[in-house]
Amino acid sequence: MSVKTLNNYINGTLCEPASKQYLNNIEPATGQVYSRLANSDAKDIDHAVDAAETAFPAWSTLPAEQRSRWLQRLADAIADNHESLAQAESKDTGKPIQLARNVDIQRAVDNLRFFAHAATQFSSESHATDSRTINYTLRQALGPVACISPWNLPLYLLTWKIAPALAAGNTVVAKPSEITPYTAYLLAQLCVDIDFPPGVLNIVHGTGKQAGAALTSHPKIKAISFTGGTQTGTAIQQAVLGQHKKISLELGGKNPFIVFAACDFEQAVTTACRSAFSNQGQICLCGSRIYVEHKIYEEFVAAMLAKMAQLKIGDPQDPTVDFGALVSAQHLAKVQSYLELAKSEGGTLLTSHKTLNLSDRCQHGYYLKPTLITGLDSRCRSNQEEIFGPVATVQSFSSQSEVLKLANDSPYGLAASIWTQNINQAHQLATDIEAGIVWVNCWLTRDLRTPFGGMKASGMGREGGFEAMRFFTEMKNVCIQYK
Ligand code: TXE
Repeated sequence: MSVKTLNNYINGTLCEPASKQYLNNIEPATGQVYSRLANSDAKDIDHAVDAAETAFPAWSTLPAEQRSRWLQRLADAIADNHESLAQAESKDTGKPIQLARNVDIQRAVDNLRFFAHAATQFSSESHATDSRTINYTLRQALGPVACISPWNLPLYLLTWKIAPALAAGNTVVAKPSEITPYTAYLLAQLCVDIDFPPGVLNIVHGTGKQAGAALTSHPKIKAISFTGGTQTGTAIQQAVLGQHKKISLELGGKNPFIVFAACDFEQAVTTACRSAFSNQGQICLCGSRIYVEHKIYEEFVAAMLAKMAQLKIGDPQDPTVDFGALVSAQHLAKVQSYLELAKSEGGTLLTSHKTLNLSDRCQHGYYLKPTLITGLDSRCRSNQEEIFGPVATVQSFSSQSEVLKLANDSPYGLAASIWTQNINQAHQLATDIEAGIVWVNCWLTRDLRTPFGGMKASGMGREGGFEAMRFFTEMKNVCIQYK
């Protein structure tokens, strides 16, 4: 099997890294190296930022209608290559091909189309102060901006950042995760194919410590949009302290999934299972702390285990598989270490799969059975730290006030899902819960216009809709007095 080379995309051209050094890229389903990616450094970042700076005046002054058309063209190119991109995403991440098709690649198309429309809909405010004074507020593009994305939803989250940045008139240097660079490379190829304006979008591969750090601290970078781990987000904040850049951080979560006895039981169980184990539990929005009202606790755990038994684990290429491999050997080891920790903290591990029964091709892949943990105290590390794998804890509660306290007893505040037929209870909890996103009787139902992001250790700022357009622009108020 030939090993593919994933080069950078700078100033409209695919190019080698300055150092000519590459990193291995592994297929999680098999544990085999299948491609190598540019191991870029500060020289490549300089090159990309220069290209973005040069392209900025023309791109930022292009009529919004034309910027919109470019984003639509890119969306069309992704849509035309939907299947090959889905195959690539599944291979690179270990996620089931069905998920890559229906969620990842579809959402990449939707992101670009959504912000193509936003480019032509974005507006700003004016204030008529008195009869002879008017204020109006300009929202102007910033310049070259950095978009740094993680490995769990690679093309989906990359496009979620670059689309509003470009729509608002900025030029972009993107740094995809070094663990899953493949679809970003294919996107660069599509940019070349459609003659996307050179320098407007640049994609530089490499490690966070080398390429990522050089990008965020680059003096010409005006804003940083980052999704990834909380520790990395904090490190970026500290690294650019005093540089006066705009920063948006979408970080980890440890999201409560709260189930009252008065709920649609079947729907709640099905969704709890989906919420805990979709993408092998590697979504920042996954419900990883499940709280069930004591009256239905035993029944709920049994029903969840029965649902988990229906999950087909195996080769992500198999279209009937629901649950694939974890993203890397290191990440698998991290998640496994949390299972050991949970045991040492007094937890009981429950799973519906006795063996994994993997095909020969997958013998060396990074698989782990979906697992529920019961019997843990809410203060223990397993309940406080983000595990980011197919592992959820389950606890019982007796009252609304108790579950609110438990739900908020976390350093994180990204998302919450509440299951109840009592509308007052739903509104009361939605108001009091510390989370940027609250779903009632649903999970992961998304409207791209709504603000997306978390509070506390889950981040800073919001993505989505016009919030993203506002983040990627600088406000300037103009006050005019006339006679
Ligand atoms: O992410 P990192 P990792 C959580 C999850 C996971 C943990 C660590 O708990 O176990 O984070 O994952 C780039 N300057 N999430 O280590 O390192 C990096 O190259 C600039 C939650 O894989 O945060 C990549 O492109 N950039 C999450 C991106 O940051 C740096 C999704 C994210 O990598 C950098 C993924 C630096 N100093 C993990 N260091 C979510 N919120 O969805 C790294 N990067």
